[in-house]
Amino acid sequence: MAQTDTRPRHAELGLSDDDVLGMYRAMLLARAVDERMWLMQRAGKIAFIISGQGHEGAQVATSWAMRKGVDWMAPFYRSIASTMTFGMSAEDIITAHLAKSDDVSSGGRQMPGHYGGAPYNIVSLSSPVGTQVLHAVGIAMGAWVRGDDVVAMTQFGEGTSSQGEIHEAMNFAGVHGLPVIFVCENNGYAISVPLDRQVAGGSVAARAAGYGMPGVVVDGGDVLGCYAAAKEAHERARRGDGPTLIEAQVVRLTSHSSDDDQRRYRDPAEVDALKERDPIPQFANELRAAGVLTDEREESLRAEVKAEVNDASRSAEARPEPTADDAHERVYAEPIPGGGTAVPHDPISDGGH
Ligand SMILES: Cc1ncc(C[n+]2csc(CCOP(=O)(O)OP(=O)(O)O)c2C)c(N)n1
Ligand SMILES: [Mg+2]
Repeated sequence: MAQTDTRPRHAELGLSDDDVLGMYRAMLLARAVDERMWLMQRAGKIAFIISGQGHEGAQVATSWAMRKGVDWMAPFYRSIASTMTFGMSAEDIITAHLAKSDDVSSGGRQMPGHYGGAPYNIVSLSSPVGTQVLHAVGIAMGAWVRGDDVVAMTQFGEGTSSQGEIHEAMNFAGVHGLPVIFVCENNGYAISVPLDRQVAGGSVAARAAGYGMPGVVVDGGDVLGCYAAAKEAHERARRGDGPTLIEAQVVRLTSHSSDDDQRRYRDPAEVDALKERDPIPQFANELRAAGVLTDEREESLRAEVKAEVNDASRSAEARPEPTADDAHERVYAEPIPGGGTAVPHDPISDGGH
């Protein structure tokens, strides 16, 4: 008779109790940073916030399968939990949102939510949705040309999956068998536009077949399921077997951003029901059932996270503001004496570009 594996699910996946508690802590921390930034936005300290609440399970789990300092990430604007799992600290995230001069993402130049960090192998994103997906494919292509053992991961929404860049990126990655993991975080809405107005056929994962790669659907509330899919995709990429598309079905617990109100375009009952699919209590329940998470542990993790966010926001707020002299840094190779533009530009004689 075949022996039944009685180990908890995480152990079967090669994760220790400390690993899964670390994943849970990372989710709590990302949520707490996110919530703190909403308060800072409402207090007028942050211009804009675009939240990752509801996406934390898929983000922590898929990023957990990547190697810090080796692999690369091309995130999107909801990637708070992913970028933190990849190495960004709570203070890095808050500093970027406050647009302080020493912000690791851009020195305070990018919009809030435009995560990046050279020390962490995270490339900064552009505001047009989907451009980062091409960047990830380029990184993977570069690694392949150099013979480096590098996997690139990128994240994007289901609305974005209808952009032309996604087709180009996935087709190119499929043709060349590149080591890329495409993670589509499907939260059912592109701002106020529901899935059926964005995705013909209703499935993002099904499109993978057209690009010659596996398309895997995972429940974003099932953290270990997301990890298993990412781990397999990572192994596949490293074996030279090419890219994978993971469609993580997540919930957007907040409005699209601090600039809209989802009660205007979603049924209140639908908004209320979202809480049932919040990945944080779902993972907590699983860890409790596995005997890993206790009341005491939960309490101490939450206290640690609260202290970390308090320290991070205090230190981030104390960082220096950019000055007028900083304006040309990271824009031109040489500082511009007197602060003029580098090359006087005459739109007519230059051909009007
Ligand atoms: C090319 C382009 N078109 C439109 C926008 C405006 N915009 C910003 S986010 C967004 C919704 C994207 O939805 P989805 O891809 O599902 O991601 P989600 O925000 O739901 O996570 C849109 C339309 C943009 N930034 N870039
Ligand atoms: Mg969406």
